[in-house]
Amino acid sequence: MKRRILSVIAGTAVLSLAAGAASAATLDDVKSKDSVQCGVSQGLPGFSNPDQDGNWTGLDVDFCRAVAAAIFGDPSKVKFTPLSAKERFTALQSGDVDVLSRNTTWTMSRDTALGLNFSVVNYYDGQGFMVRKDLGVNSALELSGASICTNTGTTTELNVADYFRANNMEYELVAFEKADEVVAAYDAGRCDVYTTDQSGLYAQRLKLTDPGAHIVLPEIISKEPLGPVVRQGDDQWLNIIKWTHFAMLNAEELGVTQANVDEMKSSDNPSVKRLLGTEGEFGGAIGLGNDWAYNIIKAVGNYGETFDRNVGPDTPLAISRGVNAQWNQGGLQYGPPIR
Ligand SMILES: N[C@@H](CCC(=O)N[C@@H](CS)C(=O)NCC(=O)O)C(=O)O
Repeated sequence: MKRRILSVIAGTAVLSLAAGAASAATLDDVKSKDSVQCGVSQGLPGFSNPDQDGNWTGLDVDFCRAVAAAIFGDPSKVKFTPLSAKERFTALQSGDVDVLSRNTTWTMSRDTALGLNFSVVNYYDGQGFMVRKDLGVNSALELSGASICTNTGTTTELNVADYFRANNMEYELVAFEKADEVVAAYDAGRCDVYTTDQSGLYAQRLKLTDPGAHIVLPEIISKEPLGPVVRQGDDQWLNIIKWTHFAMLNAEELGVTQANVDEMKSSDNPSVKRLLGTEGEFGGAIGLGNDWAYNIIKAVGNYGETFDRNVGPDTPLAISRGVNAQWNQGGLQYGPPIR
C-alpha cells in the first residue's frame, strides 16, 4: 500500500516535470515567433545603446544577435526590450523577454531566489567611483561625507554601504530608477560622486557635458560578474545561451574571426572542425543546426572582436581587456572545449 502511494506520488512528480518542461521550451517559442526577444538596458554606450534610428549596438546587443544567428542563421531576428534595472527580472520571469542581456551582476540571491539562472560571464566588472577632477580627490578613501548618485534596483547600494562602513566613512546616497536621471543629476552637480560598475562609468561619462572633466578613481570595491540570464527550468535554452558565449571564446582562442571563418571551414585543426561543424554533431546536441557556431562568428565575430568593436581601446570607452582577456593571456575568459 505504502509502495503504491509512493509510486503515485512519483508518477505525479514525473507528469508535472514533463508539463513544466513542455511549457518551458523557449527555443520552440522563439522559432514560432521567428525572433529572439532580448532584454537590454535603456541605453548604455558600448553595451546596449540605441541610435536616433533605433539601431542597437553594444557587447550585450551583439550577444543577442549571436543567439539569433545560432538559431536562425540570421542576426537580425532579434527584438530588443529596453529595461531599467528595477524592471529587468520581472520582465524575464513573466516571459516578456527570452533572455536578459543587460550588464547584470551574477549574485547568489539573484541566481537562486528569483526562478532565474545566470549562464556565463561575458564581462567581468567591479564597482567604481567617478568624480569631477576639480574635486581634487585621487582615492575613494577620500570620499567621506560625499553625496553619491546611483541607480536603484542594482547591486551598487549595498556595495557602497559595505565599503563606507568598513572604512568608517559617512556618505549620503542619491538614488534614481533611470540611469539617465543619475547622469543628469551628477552632471548638474547634485552629487559629488557617481558610482556603478566601472564599465558603466566609462560608458556614462560619454554622456556628460564635459567628459574630460571627470575621472574614474582607481578603487574597485566589489565583484560584478556580468552576464546573460534565463528562466529556470529550460536546460536546452540555458545550454544555447552558454554555448553561444563559449563558441565565441573558442573562436577567438583558435584564431577564427568574422573575416576568416569561411576559409577556416577547410582547416585541418580538429578543434576548429568541431567548432564550425565540419566534424561532429554538436549543434544537434543543443537543438540547433550544425553550423550554429559558424553562423555566430560570421554574424558578429569572436569574443575579442565584439569586445574590441564595442568597448575596446579604439572605442570611446577605451577599456583594455584586463581580466576579460583569454585565460591563456592572463585573463578569466575561458571557453570549455567543444568535444
Ligand atoms: N551590474 C549592476 C548594475 C547594473 C545597472 O543597471 N547599471 C546601470 C548604471 S551603469 C545601468 O545599466 N544603466 C543603464 C540603463 O539602465 O539603461 C547590477 O546588475 O545591479
